[in-house]
Order: sequence, then C-alpha cells, then structure tokens
Amino acid sequence: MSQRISLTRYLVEQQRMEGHIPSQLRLLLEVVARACKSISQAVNKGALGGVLGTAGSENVQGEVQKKLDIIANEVLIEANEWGGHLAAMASEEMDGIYVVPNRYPQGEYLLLFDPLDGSSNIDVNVSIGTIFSVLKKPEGDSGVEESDFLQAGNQQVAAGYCVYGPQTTLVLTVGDGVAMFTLDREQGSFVLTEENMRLPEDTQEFAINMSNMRHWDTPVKRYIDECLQGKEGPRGKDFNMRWIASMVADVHRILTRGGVFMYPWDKREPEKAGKLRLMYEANPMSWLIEQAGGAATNGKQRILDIQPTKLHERVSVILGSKNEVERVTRYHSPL
Ligand code: P6P
Repeated sequence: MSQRISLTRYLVEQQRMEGHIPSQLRLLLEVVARACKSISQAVNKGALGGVLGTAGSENVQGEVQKKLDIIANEVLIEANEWGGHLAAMASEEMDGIYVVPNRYPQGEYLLLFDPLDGSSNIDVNVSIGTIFSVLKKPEGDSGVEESDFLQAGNQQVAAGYCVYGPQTTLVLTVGDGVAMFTLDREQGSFVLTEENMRLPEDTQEFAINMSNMRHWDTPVKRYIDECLQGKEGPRGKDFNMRWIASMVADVHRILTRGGVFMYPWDKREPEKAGKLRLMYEANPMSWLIEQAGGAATNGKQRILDIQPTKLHERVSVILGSKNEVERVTRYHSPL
C-alpha cells in the first residue's frame, strides 16, 4: 500500500517546492494541528472526562460558555504562546487580544480562532470543531495591538478548521488549494486524505435555520421559497435541506459534496449584520470555499473584501456552490 503523507511532510514539501509556507508558518500550522489533536481527545472523552455541560460563565458575545469552550481556548493559547511564531492571538472566547508574554519570543503572525464552534452540540454528541485564521502582523513598531488584527479576509496567509466528528479531520489552505488530513489515532498524526478539494458549482442542497424564516429579508425568503417549490417551481428541480447548527460540520459537508450555507441578517436584532463572526468564522471559511472553487458573500459583497472595524464584528454569510451563491447575491441587488 502506498505510504500516506503526514501533515508534517505535506507542509515541508509545500515549503520546499511551492515556497508557500515560510518555516515559521509551517511551525504555526503544526502547533495548531497538535492543539486540535488535544482538543479532539478532550471532546472524545465526553462525560467520562467531566467536560460536558456549562462553565457557569458567559463569553464576550454574551453566550453561555461550555466547559469545552474554555478547555479548547486554553489548549490553543498554551500550545501557541511559547513557539516564537506568533505576536498575538484573538479568540471568540476572549474579549481582547492575547499578546504573547514577554518571557517568550515574539513572531510575525497573528492567530485568530473560534476554539470550539457549534458548542450547542457538545452535550448531544453532534460534530463540533475548531476554526482558525492566520494573518501577518503589519510591519512597523515592535508592539502589537487590536487594530493590527483588523485586516480584510483577503490578507489571510493560512486558514482552516478541524471537525471533531466520526473522524477528526483537519482541512486547511495556504492559498494553493484545499487539503484534508484525517487523524490516524494509532499513529497519533494527521494523514493527507484529500488534496485539491473542489466543490461543484451547482447544488440541490441548502443549509439554513428555517425556524428564522419569518425574520429574513425578502431576497433570502425568495431564494428559499423557490427551492421549496421544487421541480414544479422556477428552479425546476427538488432541493434537500441540512442544518447541523455547527458551521464547521455544515461547511465540511459543502466542501465535500457541494451545497449552500446561509446565516443571513434577520430582523430579530436588526442592528447586527448577522450572527456569525467575520474574523474567525466567516473569513477562514470563505477563503477555504473560494480556494475550492466556491463563492462567499454577505449578500452584497465578497466576504473576503470586507474591511473589519471591530474584532468581534458579525456578518451575514452566504457561501458554497458558486452558482447558488451568485443567485442569492443577485436577488439582493435587483436591477
Ligand atoms: P443557530 C454555532 O453556535 C454557530 O455559531 C455556528 O456554528 C452555527 O452555524 C450557528 O451558530 C447555529 O446557529 O441559530 O441555528 O443555533
């Protein structure tokens, strides 16, 4: 049987042949992967590890924190702070940025993450995951501050996620396509299981929380209504619906077989652009989807072109199979 390629070998070859990955970025990605392995172990223990349930606190978003949210956040901080590859980190679970302590060397990268996306699924044993995005610290003074993180998604140098499901799979891009690695628990290492992932430009599957239908804006209502009319309607084909309530799991399905994922603005909290966060959910997922031949907009513009103004900024998300995303976006800007 041909020797499977480990994540380490893949990254070394990307560094050596493609020049896409400077050594510090390779180290960063290997450290994040190791942290995801540790999180996977904790998630897999479930009740046996006493890690289920809530932590009795709220995060910066005002959401109840699960014990595993905090564990995953701590694992990522502790794994990354000493390596000398990072200047600072930002997390859904922390109000401000985490600057690498002076006792460690500072690097040139900024790491952003949602340490455990889909927390509402933890206690019911449904797939959850870690989402991460890597930016370069702007040139200039030695310090680092929150404003250094406020870069558009098109500035990312690496992005990825790890799904903790029936398999633990790490999916990442450094701008040269999308690669998937599956955790081989016998070896304790991630092994390349798919390279150059591509999603079909068309689909018959949409992902949205239908219970919010009455709150959606007209273009979204029109798109979903046309899908629900099936082959007798204007689309001329039947559609299927999936909603896992873990963006990581929904996006992984879409990367694997196509589909369109939508968490649009709705009138429940009209002052918010959407539920999902731009910097560490929408941006990394949008880059992965685009690198695999898909598209990602907020209904009006390409998500990766949005200039953030706040670290925990929210955004409306429409991403997946190119032709469907373009259709929904077109409905938002009638001629
Ligand atoms: P709802 C999980 O909390 C999350 O941030 C995404 O992973 C997921 O797609 C969405 O929220 C689910 O939201 O309103 O359906 O529970």
